[in-house]
Amino acid sequence: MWTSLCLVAGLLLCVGAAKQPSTTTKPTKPTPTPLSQENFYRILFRREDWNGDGVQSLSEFERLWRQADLNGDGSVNLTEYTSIGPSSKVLAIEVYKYLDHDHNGVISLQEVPRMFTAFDTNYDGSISEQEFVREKMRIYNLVKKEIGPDKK
Ligand SMILES: [Ca+2]
Ligand SMILES: [Ca+2]
Ligand SMILES: [Ca+2]
Repeated sequence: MWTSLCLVAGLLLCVGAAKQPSTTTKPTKPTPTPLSQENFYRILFRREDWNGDGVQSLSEFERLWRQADLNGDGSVNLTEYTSIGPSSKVLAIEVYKYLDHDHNGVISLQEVPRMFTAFDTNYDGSISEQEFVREKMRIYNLVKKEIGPDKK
């Protein structure tokens, strides 16, 4: 009786001891935010790369904007932009203001090639993931500065 009890206790101790290292070796530091802004743009890039060739062409870029033009009037207004733009409304408004160069309140589809050129920093006629993320982050950081750190 005692021996079996001791055996059981010993086994439990063994199991406990065996379990110990695996729990302590697990990384205990808090995991970073599930989706960083940069990773968000990476995913966005892949989603907008319709033919999956790893770059965004002007036609793919234009396709997105034509899609965003929900009422088909040839331009993307702020309401339409928020359907494709940053998930944060405040951020979307600021980014939109930034993209609307002539500040007439709409982004016409004729302005899209100019926007494309801003992304295509090596002028090879296509936007790589790196170019896309870099420009998006540049705009994001610019706009973020405008909004201030306390607002989202
Ligand atoms: Ca593509
Ligand atoms: Ca429209
Ligand atoms: Ca390029």
